[in-house]
Amino acid sequence: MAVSQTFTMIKPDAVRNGYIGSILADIQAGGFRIVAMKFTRLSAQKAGEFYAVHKERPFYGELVAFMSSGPIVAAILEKENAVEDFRQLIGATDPSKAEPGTIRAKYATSIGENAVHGSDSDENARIEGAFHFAGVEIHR
Ligand code: 3AN
Repeated sequence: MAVSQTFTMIKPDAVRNGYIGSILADIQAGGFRIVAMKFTRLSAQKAGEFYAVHKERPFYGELVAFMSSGPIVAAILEKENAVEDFRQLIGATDPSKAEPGTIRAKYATSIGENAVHGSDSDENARIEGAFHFAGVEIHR
């Protein structure tokens, strides 16, 4: 299977709760190579742009406020079958439904504050990676 990329964010809840190191360790133990990474903070405007596909959803305002409420770690990860394997590693959107041992089962508190983001397709992985990183910040 071909090597591909996915995009992730360690969200403000997990940063606040002190889980950056544990989550990065789980990501690396899962066989993902970090090819770009930054510790940053999204403005409300940037968070709104990132989640524009959810604009019509009832939780959009809450999501934008939460994602701009504190720093995040953004990263591009590389692995064979990266998008699908990463979604397995993080578990279901609702942490109460996430498989035991997954990142969301271990570190998330609620469906809104669910510790990590993972791209849902190769195309979105490319779009989301390019949203956060310039070419010179990606080290393959
Ligand atoms: P995933 O992050 O698993 O791909 P999506 O794309 O359905 O899930 O939702 C994007 C983000 O929106 C989630 N990570 C979560 O933070 C938030 N979200 C999704 N559903 C809800 C909900 N019912 N209430 C509050 N926030 C939600």
